[in-house]
Amino acid sequence: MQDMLQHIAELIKEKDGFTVITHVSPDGDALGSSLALYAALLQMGKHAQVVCQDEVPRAYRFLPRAEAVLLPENALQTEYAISVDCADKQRLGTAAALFDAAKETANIDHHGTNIGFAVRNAVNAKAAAAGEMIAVLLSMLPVTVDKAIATCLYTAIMTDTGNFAYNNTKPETLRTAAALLAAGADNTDIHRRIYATVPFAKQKLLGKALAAMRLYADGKICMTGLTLADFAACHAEKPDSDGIVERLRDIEGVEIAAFIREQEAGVYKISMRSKMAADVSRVAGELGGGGHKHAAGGTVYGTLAQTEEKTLALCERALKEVWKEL
Ligand SMILES: [Mn+2]
Repeated sequence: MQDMLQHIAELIKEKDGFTVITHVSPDGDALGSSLALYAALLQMGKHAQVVCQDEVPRAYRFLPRAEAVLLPENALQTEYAISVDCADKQRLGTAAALFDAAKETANIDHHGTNIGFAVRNAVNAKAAAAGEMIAVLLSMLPVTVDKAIATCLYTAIMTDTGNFAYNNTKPETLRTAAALLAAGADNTDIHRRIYATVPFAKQKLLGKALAAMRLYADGKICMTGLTLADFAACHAEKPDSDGIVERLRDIEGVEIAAFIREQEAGVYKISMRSKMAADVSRVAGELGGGGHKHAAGGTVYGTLAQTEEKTLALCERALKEVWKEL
């Protein structure tokens, strides 16, 4: 991995005119990593720009130079393009055209499924975040990690490790985070902005979902649902329901959590989580969807009551399959 990053460091040192591209629906790692790389390029006196198909979500607009992130239609074609945190070319969205038309390309990513779609590829599935890789790359360049860069990289690593809680958090991850704190990242401020700043509508929607939740199967299944009318009553939108299903899963004794959301009249999206042994991806498969053992989703056409009934029956079956292990 060091060699691959070195190869990209050489490109940056020798050339000029870079487009840093990150993925559609950008998260903290996508924006933190690409803005840190952008700041480093500017510090080296390079011509550079950051491009993303989608606008920077409100929660990440505090990142230094977030306002500089360009939509593809406002960007210039440059000779060199570097993708950050993108597992494949599709993740570049409409910014892929800028990538394809570049003279030379690089790809810096931490997804194990990345097959290396650029000329120079640095892919490290052991890195907790693309931000961890950017930190190594910057150490190979004549760049000082200032407060702005430290803020971006700390945010990248913090968000992709779930505030340093997921099992991708390694000793090296914390050593990097420690160096970023020393370089001026304000961990308390970043944490407050990311984890402790919730829109009123989102909190109100959560309240509605929690008030309607029910336990089944001796307390091992927890389910709730929200209709379009519930969203309207809270002045909430679809992204405001993110995180609800995890709150159900976190309840003591619950093994399977199911959150049902009316997407449009008569169409219900089901998000499921399992805690230990149950495989919700198989339930999702029966609901025309898919996912992983512990996180999956599907769709039901009908009424909310029918959706609940169908989902509950499938979840009960998934629970019976692993009953002895619980
Ligand atoms: Mn990432």
